Amino acid sequence: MKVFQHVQDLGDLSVALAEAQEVKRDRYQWQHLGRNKTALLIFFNNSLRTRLSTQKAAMNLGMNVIVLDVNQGAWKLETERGVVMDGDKSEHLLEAIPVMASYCDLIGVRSFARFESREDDYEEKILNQFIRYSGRPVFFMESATVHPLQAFADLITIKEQTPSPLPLKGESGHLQDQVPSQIHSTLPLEGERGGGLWSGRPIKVVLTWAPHPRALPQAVPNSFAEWMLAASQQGLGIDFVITHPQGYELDPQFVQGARVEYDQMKAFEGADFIYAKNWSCPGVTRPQDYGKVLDDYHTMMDWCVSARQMAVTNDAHFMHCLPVRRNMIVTDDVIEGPRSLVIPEAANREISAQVVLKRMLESL
Ligand code: AN0
Ligand code: CP
Repeated sequence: MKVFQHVQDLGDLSVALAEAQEVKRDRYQWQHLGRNKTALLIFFNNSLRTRLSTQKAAMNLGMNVIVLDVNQGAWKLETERGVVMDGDKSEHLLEAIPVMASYCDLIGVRSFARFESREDDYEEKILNQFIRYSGRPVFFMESATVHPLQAFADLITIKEQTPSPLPLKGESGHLQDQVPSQIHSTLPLEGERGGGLWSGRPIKVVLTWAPHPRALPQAVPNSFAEWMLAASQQGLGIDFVITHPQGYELDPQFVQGARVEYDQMKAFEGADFIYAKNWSCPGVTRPQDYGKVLDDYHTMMDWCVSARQMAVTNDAHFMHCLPVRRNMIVTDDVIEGPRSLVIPEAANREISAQVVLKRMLESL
């Protein structure tokens, strides 16, 4: 694998999920693969999980790791070609990329949407320069439009929490009764049975917008939608629904074929998994508002996920990629409740990163 950006880069998802299961069984069995190989992790933005889990995954594979926080100690980088560099930027990305690449074998980059130009963000102007000028495999650690390591970890988490066959509504015996979610991340995935990964009825997964005081990128919901739709198309038995206020329509390249329900309560009915996330205006139906928070969040607090919405679900699990603002996105009781998966989800970031790095090492 030379680039990890989209779900297609991973190929067959049931194969990737089986590989994740194998990583979880013994994450240190490929130490020879990373011997004398170096991963460079470049951060233009803050991170807790991505930084730690990707570093841990690389170490599991026997790699050396260099982490660079561009904004803390490196020269400030110009990213536009043709500018007279008489401002505060001392170095150009076009020199910095090949220099950084000369010290490593794999490159991971985090560079969020800047919201200055929708075209630049959605063309992945920064990450594409890394792909073009580094000569190294590049994996996306949240770019302007995608966060694939997160979406893969989310899929692994959903798979782990889905018993096979799934109990139908009204039947007793949720998986939760058998395996507490807080320890589940340390357990192997369910074995495959029958033709698909899940037998019985499709599981209902709902992506819901939730309020936030600041403008956030669309990378997490874009990737989550892309991965859920691919899983559904590959016959993994997922019924995917998106709910958000008018104006927050996601880019068709990620949500083509998804069901959108503007009534949040209706969308939550019978759901098995609730995936909450805020995002700013994607500029699809309101191009002039790209990257903006459309309404004062005080008027949108109904969208904060609470016991009221969770009550109409099929005792759904709650998911969020973290970091999360409590009592904006989700109430304390829901995130702390027995159906919350936020910790196992974060733990699975190590697993998703390890599958990706392993595949890149194998194709060096
Ligand atoms: C980022 C975002 O919404 O994309 C990172 C999430 C993983 N969140 C914040 O900036 C708070
Ligand atoms: N979920 C996630 O990517 O978290 P960080 O921003 O802390 O890396």
